[in-house]
Amino acid sequence: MVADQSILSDAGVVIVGAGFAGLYALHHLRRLGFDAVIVEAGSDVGGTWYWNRYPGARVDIESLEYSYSFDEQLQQEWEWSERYASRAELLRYLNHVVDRFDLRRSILFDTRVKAASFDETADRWVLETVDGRTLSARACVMATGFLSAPNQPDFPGLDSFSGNRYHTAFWPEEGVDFSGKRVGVVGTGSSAIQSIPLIAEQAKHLTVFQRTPAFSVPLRNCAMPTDYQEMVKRDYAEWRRREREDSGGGWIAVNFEAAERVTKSALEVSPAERAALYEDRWQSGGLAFYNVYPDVFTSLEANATLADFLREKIRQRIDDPAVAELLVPQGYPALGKRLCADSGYYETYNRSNVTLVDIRQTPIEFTANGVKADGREHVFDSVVFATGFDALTGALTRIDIRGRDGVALKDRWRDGARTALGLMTAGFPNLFFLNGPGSPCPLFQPVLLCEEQVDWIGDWLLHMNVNGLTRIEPEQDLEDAWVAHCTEVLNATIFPHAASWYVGSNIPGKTPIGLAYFGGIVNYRDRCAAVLRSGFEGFRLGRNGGAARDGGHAVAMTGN
Ligand code: NA7
Repeated sequence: MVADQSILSDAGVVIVGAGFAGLYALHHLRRLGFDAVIVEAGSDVGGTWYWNRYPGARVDIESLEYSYSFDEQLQQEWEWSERYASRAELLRYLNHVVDRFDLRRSILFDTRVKAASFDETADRWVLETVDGRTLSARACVMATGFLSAPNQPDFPGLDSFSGNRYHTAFWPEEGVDFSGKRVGVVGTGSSAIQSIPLIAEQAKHLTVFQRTPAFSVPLRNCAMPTDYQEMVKRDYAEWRRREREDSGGGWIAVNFEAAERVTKSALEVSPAERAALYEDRWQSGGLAFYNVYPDVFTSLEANATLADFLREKIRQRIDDPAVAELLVPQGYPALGKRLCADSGYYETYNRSNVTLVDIRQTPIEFTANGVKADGREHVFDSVVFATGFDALTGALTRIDIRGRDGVALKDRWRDGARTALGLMTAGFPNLFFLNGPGSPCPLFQPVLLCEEQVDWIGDWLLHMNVNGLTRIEPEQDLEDAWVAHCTEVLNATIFPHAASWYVGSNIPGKTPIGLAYFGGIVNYRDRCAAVLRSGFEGFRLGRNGGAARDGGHAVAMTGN
């Protein structure tokens, strides 16, 4: 159903994107009394889950965790059918949320934003859509996703390839039948690892082109155990509190059953104790490995104990030792790239119709019939690009966003993403980011993070309204300090030792500067919460073009 076109007029707040973040923003800002609308490129809600229709697409964070926490009744009434929700179930859940909170009437679907510019005389954002319509709003909230701008590398000869091409993040709605086909897959990250076992079951022959082997662990998905769901629901608030209270640099509870936080060093315990913990996480499955000894995130030596454990587990799953050695990741720390969680990925290479081609040394080239690699031509009917995303910044810089003095966001961020607290950027008043660059989203549960961020933004906007303010913008100093802090924290971790989307190295020319905050959710929350308490220290507030530096009157905090 398409919303009433009349919402394309003037709004209090325009939200771009109807994924998890945008939908909560709409609900929350509306309940604060704002006239808010969503503009969405897709024909339905879901964001990343709407577009990523590849076979096997499924969240690898537990369903009970990867869901909204803002409404206890919603948490209680929704019954997850699997421990890790499939894309289809996530879309059912989001549609339920949309109907339950009457959100659909304020969402304009099939409307892609092409440009957004700040009108300095009116203190409003003016958005332009691809089909030539405009919308103006006091504030603009970019809920455009951090893994939503597909990365399609410009392989030599690509245009000459006459077969079918697919990207995992932009999959045909009607699905693809690979029966009897010769299929190539480029990439071995999470999307490839989820889709490869299913494509291999269908295809006549599947060839996987691997540049960097991933660390992957069994997901151990299953029908949701009733007693597990009941246990969490009996005290959901306490489970959520634990999720939010993580003080380490690592991921949060990830797998409620592995939620007890480990505080020791990997190097202070005996090898037997270490092996027992790693084995426990292995049996638990999925991303439980984000809750191990915290120094695996900060010490290469501590990390090596985990990497060795995982390498051995990978070897055990592959019949041919030569293929196993190609699949075992070397030369970068475990968790340095986002951990993958699979359902039969490594075992797929034990099938007779699957070939792995190592392209570490020689990049691939396309021909009319297929791919040249490994000294020969591989002929394909179809090639699947599972080549990831221009993460964190891509969805923002692909829109022509212009702030004060017509400055383009993509120019301003050419040498790195510059934000204050991952929420705003200097020179772009009233523009907010959810799960964006400079935020802790790569290492925190993104649904909970967007809830917190929306609550802060709501409080700030409320403060502006109460005080008759029309403009909010971070000072340059605050932004500089945040970018420097992100860099300092990043350099104290193992993450710069791996080439990944966390640090932008999957996109030629991209820099890690300001991309993400690896300092942990608690530190992040403290700093964001301090903005209101301090009377907006580090922000410039104004009304209708004029300055109004005093922070106005305090308003009550809202939200969780
Ligand atoms: P990822 O994890 O970024 O994986 C992309 C894969 O594509 C990875 O194996 C890359 O190899 C490969 N790739 C990218 N560009 C090239 C080129 N030019 N040549 C060969 N191979 C290439 O993206 P996903 O979609 O799988 O997952 C993204 C996130 O979604 C994931 O982390 C979860 O959070 C959910 P590389 O490692 O760069 O050598």
